[in-house]
Amino acid sequence: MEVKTSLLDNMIGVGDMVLLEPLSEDSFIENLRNRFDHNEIYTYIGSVVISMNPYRSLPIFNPDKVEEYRNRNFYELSPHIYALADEAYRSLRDQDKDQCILITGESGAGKTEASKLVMSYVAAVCGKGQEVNKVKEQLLQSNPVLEAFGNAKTVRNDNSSRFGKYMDIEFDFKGDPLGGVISNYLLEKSRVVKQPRGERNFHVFYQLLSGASDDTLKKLKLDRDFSKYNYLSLDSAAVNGLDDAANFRTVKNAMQIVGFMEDEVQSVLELVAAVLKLGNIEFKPESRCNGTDESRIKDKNGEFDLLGIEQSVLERAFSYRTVEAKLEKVSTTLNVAQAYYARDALAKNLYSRLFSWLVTRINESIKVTRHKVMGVLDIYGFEIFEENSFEQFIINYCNEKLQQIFIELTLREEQEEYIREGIEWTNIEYFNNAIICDLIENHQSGILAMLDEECLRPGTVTDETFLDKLNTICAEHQHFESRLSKNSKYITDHSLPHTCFRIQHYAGKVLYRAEGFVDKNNDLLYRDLSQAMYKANHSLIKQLFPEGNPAKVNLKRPPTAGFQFKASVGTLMRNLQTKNPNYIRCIKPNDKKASHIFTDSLVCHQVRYLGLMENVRVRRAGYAFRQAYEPCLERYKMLCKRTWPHWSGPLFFLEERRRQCLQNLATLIQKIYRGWKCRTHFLLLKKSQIVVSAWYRRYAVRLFGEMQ
Ligand code: AOV
Ligand code: MG
Repeated sequence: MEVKTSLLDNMIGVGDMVLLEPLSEDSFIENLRNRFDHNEIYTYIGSVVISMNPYRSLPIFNPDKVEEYRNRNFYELSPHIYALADEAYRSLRDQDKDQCILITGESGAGKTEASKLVMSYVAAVCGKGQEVNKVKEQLLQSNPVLEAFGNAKTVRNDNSSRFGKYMDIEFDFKGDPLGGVISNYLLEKSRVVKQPRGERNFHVFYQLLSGASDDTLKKLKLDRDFSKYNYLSLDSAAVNGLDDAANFRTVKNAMQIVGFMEDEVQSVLELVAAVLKLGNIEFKPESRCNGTDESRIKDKNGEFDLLGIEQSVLERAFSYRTVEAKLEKVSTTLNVAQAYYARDALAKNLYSRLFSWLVTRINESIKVTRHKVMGVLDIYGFEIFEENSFEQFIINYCNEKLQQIFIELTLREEQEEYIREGIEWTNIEYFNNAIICDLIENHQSGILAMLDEECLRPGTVTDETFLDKLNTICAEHQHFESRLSKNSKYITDHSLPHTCFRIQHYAGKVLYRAEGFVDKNNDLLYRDLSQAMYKANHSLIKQLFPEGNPAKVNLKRPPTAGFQFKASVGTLMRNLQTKNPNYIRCIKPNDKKASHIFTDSLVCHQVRYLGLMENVRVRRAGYAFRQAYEPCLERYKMLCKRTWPHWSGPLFFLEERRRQCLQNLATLIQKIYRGWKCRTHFLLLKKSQIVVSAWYRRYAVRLFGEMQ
């Protein structure tokens, strides 16, 4: 029997790596390149979608394409992110299986764009009607708002996400969207006060200054000129292809659609302005009679009008620090350096709390009680900069965890399942990054635990004492480990610069500078500052600093940044594991943010660390599509009389018939498959399920519809 599928017709290269012959790393890369050169940016590995960043707009994302992919089987058309979105949406709607879309890849690989494509596809194909459309608009418009406040230009990506985002879209039983919930993960707030060379602060600052009307700027007492603001780096203020002014209008419009009141938008802009102005406050020393220097604000020309805080209150907060113990309060003066530190800490806190408030506020608009859920995860991608600090450490840790999920579900569990089912199986080796996750998060000897221990230890704690501790413990660990497996990921050698440590991550070696780790992990804001903020005559600021309320002085230490991050990532991972995963693996074709350039070595590196070759091998050798007997019978019993029993008679009779029908169904499927000259065993009947190899499944799709 000859079976034609459009997948095999008119295809550039091979659309599914599972079908690639012969399979080798070279042929894999060559296939990607060939397809990329012909604008085919998507390629499958079974149900996993590989997405190459084209760095230019392609005519493959439009309503016609949406219609083309709508309600079609996954393998029917050429590979597309829409096919994955459609498959996920249909299983959610028709089979009531909660879904999650896991998008991974390094910085600039195209994750955020992919997440938006998935969301817009789902929005286009699900329900219609006024209410539903409003919900869809709100969900989609949350993107520009969060990107304005949470994305920035980095050397790797002009629109780099500086926070992690997980969004649950919630649907009713018909598959119409009801709303959603967004969770955000640790914003890189250090960017507010300082940006590496060639990078910018968060988009919103530039958008506000470029896009707001003269009147608005006047009200906010702002100057249009970026160079007037210390917190805005000068060398890279304008970004090619980025229209800050137009984006400002988009963001304001989006805020309105999401449901922000006019006065809320105004408050938000006031806070953004306040951060800019904070950066312009300067200090000078004033000698005191006891010979010490105390900081004073240099130029008091009303920088603080907008915050609604009395000048004297703020000035005091920048000059003194009060340490409260159980019974007494001790006040010490701040010198100029400490005052600058306090100023920056305040700016970072103000901004990151504003960001979290925005997420909470958006959630208020879109939140509903859950029914069916599709989660879309878009985090900051793995990154290596010249200088890597606590933020990169956290970002890269998050990427390790996501890689771990992929490994667990597609490589480890899949292979274990074959063995459980009694299928003959030759093990496929892969690198398991669990060891790196452990190095970072082990609750006793992990780097985060050691950092916390150091932060909480009484006595003088510095980044050096932390590094010493790390070196001692990790070196011991390493020694112990090297006897066992020679597989340590904490690398110490003589080339290591002073105050640095190095980790061999799954995606590459990263050199971290320990400077700032203790401080960023502590993430403390002097109480005097929170209390000054709480006194502001501005309801949003007051709301953002609840701990400044003198009636609620809490002497307990807040959890560290690292601790909170680890806990929230842990919750996220557990949440993802309860859903049916769909993977998009994004690949960056070159380091120049350029279209039409495909750098083999760069792509090869990503293919390796993403574990894609192992992924294809498992898929090829395996039985990617399986179904337990019962639902399979339910789904296909109408095929013929022998598989469609009349359920009557005593119970044992019924059971017997069911078994008989199943057997008939299995034989039938086998017969049909055999007609197509099998290369290997493609269909097996095992303990609890019917399994079909990926290779043959696509032929079956035409006859059986989806196997899942
Ligand atoms: P990322 O999310 O993976 O990086 P983005 O999704 O922001 O990367 O993509 C980076 C840039 O690549 C975008 O701003 C677009 O210019 C371009 N791009 C990506 N995907 C497409 C596409 N499908 N079509 C056209 N252009 C695209 V980071 O957030 O840095 O990890 O932290
Ligand atoms: Mg992104």
